[in-house]
Amino acid sequence: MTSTPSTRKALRLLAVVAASLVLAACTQDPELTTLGDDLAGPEARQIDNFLQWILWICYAVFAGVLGVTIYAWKNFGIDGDDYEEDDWPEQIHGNDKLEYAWTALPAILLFAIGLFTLTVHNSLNSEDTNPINVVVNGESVSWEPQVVVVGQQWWWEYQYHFGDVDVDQERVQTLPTPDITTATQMVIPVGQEIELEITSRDVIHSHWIPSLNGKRDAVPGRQSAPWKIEADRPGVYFGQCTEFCGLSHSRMRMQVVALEKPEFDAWIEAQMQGVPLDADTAAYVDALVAGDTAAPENSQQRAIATFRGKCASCHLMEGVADDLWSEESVAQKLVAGAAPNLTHFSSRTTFAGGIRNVWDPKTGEFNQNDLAQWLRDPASIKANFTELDERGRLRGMPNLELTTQEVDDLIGLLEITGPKPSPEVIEATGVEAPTEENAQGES
Ligand code: HEC
Ligand SMILES: [Cu+2]
Repeated sequence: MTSTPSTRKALRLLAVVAASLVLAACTQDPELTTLGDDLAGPEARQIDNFLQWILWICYAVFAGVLGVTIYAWKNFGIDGDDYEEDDWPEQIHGNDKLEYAWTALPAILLFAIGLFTLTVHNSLNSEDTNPINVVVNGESVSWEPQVVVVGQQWWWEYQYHFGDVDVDQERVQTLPTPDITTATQMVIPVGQEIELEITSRDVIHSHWIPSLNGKRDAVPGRQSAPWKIEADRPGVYFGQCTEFCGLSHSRMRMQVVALEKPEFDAWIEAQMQGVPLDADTAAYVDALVAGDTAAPENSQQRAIATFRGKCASCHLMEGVADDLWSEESVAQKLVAGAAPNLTHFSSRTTFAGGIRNVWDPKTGEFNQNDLAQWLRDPASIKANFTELDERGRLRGMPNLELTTQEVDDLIGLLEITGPKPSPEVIEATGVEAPTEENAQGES
């Protein structure tokens, strides 16, 4: 083969394509990857193995096609523009053997891939989690480890039901009140298969924690077929909604926090309590619940009064405003009919759909700045609709025109909701501080 300008051009193009493919794989520390050594659970590894296997078939097909092309080019190619009719190789038409071969070979390959796909899919869908013992309110109960995952515009809710509840029911709305409700962060024990029941309260979302398992759609009015995750080492595993679900779809992220069993047990115990208030403040709350008009004596009490007046119709905070919250009150205000449960807000490490830190990963301090910005102007952190739907309901957190004092008081209250997560979890979850450009507009 002589090196003509057109071959050199083709080779140069090939080099550019190859280099960009290699460089594209060089992202440091990719948080969302289905490939490679960082996978942390058997389900994810199963998908990875399967994918590698298909990739090798693709490489073989690619090499074969390229080989035949190069062979034809070298043996039958004609260089240059001015050639005679006689230069053409002999023209043939029809070849039974060849046609049978190129019909049968892809059919066999596709059939094999299809068969393996079904097998892997079937095993990912199997319903065979083992019950574990957890301590709930001082009593050891056997828990079929299931978490109900509810997507909504634009955050994920995770519900834990320890009683004898059939969570495979059709609609999340008919489930009893969960024992534990969290937002954006699912906490699980390591080395344990957890079954996820994935659904939605508004539009279709898709739940994806790539280092633990593949995607599963969250469809309103429907509970997903069983979907499992298991983490075989402690750590934080990131995820993202992967079904376009409206304005702030890209800000609908989540994490799985996998803890050793004793730490998981401690987490459950803490989550089962209300907000830890001192005796005076608890008495103040009791007075408000009873309908007395007690005057707040300090910042925390003022925060409680504000919370009860401005937040409690959407957010549940146990021990502070349970009496004012109801599913009906939220349904009147929000399209999805749910807002994050704030009872243990500061026991989590990210908020607003996982795009801001609750605790500063560098200093370990409560992230007052971002929270203040959120309370003053939520849309500046996460775009949301300013228009109400036809029934006057919102999507997302409204701007409540809070005063500086109200914001300061509320931050103080939110900080004590805890318990504060471990420094390792805070560091591992730390999301990058947004810059001017990505704080707004982009979605
Ligand atoms: C109309 C209902 C509504 C009211 C009233 C409301 N919120 Fe929210 N709030 C929401 C919704 C919805 C979200 C979730 C927004 C998102 O992540 O997209 C939210 C999110 C939050 C979060 C972040 C929670 C998390 O884990 O991501 C905090 C903190 C919060 N609200 C505090 C407050 C406080 C304090 C008040 C009262 C001053 C208040 N909210 C009033 C609907 C409401
Ligand atoms: Cu979504």
